Amino acid sequence: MSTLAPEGPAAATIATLWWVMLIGATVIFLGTMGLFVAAFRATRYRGVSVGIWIKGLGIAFPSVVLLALLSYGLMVGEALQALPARDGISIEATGRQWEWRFRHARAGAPPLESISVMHIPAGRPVDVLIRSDDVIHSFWVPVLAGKMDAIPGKTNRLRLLAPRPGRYAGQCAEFCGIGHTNNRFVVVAHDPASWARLMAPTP
Ligand SMILES: [Cu+2]
Repeated sequence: MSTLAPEGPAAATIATLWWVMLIGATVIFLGTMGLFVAAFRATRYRGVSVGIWIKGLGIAFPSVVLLALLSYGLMVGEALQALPARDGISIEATGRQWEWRFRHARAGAPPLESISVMHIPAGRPVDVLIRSDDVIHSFWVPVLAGKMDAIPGKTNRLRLLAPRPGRYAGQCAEFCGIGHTNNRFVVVAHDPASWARLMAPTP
């Protein structure tokens, strides 16, 4: 379930954001520690005016860093919605205390319903329509995409893609009561033949 071992494009974008922030924060931390040490050897810095520290490092530096982070965050948010392009597959995911129910629409057959197991085709983008029957939950499959809240009376959409067939662990990511810890599910990504069998009308 590690977000640092991403499988899908959405999770990979989020993992890159995480690394950029970790490396950026480390550089700033080391710079701050450097100044901390320099403060004890202040005799060497007598010529620097106080205004440079306040305006430069107190106002300009954080403004530039925060603006850069905000712009990057907005770009990542857009990228998560845009990638990959829509393919027409929507699956309903409804959270409740304490299980996730999934509804997969099928052409010419009643929808396939399941509890705690969501089926998707591998290599194709899927829109998950996320709802809640009671309190706020959050749909999260760490290696495939970011979190999306399930809010009563509202439908939220999360686009994800599993590049290859396999099983991906999911977990409710919003505290929803005593059973929250065990409010887990599995996403099964099928190869084309297996997906076609699953979507075929039952004889
Ligand atoms: Cu929960």
